[in-house]
Amino acid sequence: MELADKILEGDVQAASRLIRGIEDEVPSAIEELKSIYPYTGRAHIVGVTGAPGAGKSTLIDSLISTFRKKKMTVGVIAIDPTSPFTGGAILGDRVRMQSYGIDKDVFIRSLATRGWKGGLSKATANMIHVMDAMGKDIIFVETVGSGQGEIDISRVTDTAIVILTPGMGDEIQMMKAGILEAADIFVINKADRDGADNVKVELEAMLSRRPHPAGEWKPGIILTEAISGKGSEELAEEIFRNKEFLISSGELQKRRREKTKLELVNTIESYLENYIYQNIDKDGYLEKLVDDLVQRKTNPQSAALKIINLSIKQL
Ligand SMILES: Nc1nc2c(ncn2[C@@H]2O[C@H](COP(=O)(O)OP(=O)(O)O)[C@@H](O)[C@H]2O)c(=O)[nH]1
Ligand SMILES: [Mg+2]
Repeated sequence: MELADKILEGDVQAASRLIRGIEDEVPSAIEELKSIYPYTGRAHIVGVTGAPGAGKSTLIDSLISTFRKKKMTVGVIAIDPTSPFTGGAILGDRVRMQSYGIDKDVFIRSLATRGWKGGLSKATANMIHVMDAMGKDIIFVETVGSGQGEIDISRVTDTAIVILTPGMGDEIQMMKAGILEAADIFVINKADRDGADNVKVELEAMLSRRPHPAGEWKPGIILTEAISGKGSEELAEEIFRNKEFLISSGELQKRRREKTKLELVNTIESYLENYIYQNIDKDGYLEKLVDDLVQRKTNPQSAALKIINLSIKQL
């Protein structure tokens, strides 16, 4: 368990090694992952969602500076929406955030989307666990808006930030209600451009149409200029305010319980899926069932239950 011990001390190389091992599903890495789990659950996880080009990476970059000034340690997970086929990371993100490469209290990693929802949220959750065990106080997860096939950010984060930009007035109306409802904090970035106030007015109007029961969180709207860092301090304060609210209202515990449940179900699914491909498929049994299905000798429901029963006996 040497690797795990190093990770608990915040060792960047050990953490990188474990992350690679988890991605490649190396058995020893899975053991290390198990052994760090008791030391997780301490970091505050902040999701940053928005359209490509909204300024998510730039904003996180300026938040890193803000939180480092407060002597807090920071983790960043950038989920790459643009290169699903190469398995590579956005070069821009690497370059832009690289200035923190020498600061051992900032740990940044990219995660390529592999096009499979469950796989992505599992990989994200595991990467969060590693950074959490390293002792990072706050972990940012950057993703594009929850369109089809992308993970629902509120399922892996404590505080969800949605970034809008000037000129989005009409789009707000058309945005999926789910995105707006999941937001704990709205950011209107590129406030140096015309139209930021219009977006704010639109957003306020939309929020005021929503019922606000007493004692519930009312999402704040923060204007930022990520390139200059303007608004970053105010946003950091809003994140703290949300965190305090989540704790005092009991909402944090509730959300984390939900996340834990989801992670358990995801893990069950991935164990089953792995087992099916590695064992049942190898034996030719899967193909045999497919033959039966093609010939309509059985149906997907009965065939699936057959495989599940078989897997459970072996797992
Ligand atoms: N004018 C202006 N440009 C910005 C601001 N924030 C980010 N940008 C620019 O917007 C572009 C996209 O930013 P990026 O952070 O990569 O967006 P992401 O795709 O959401 O991560 C870059 O060229 C940034 O320099 C801002 O506050 N004002
Ligand atoms: Mg980005």
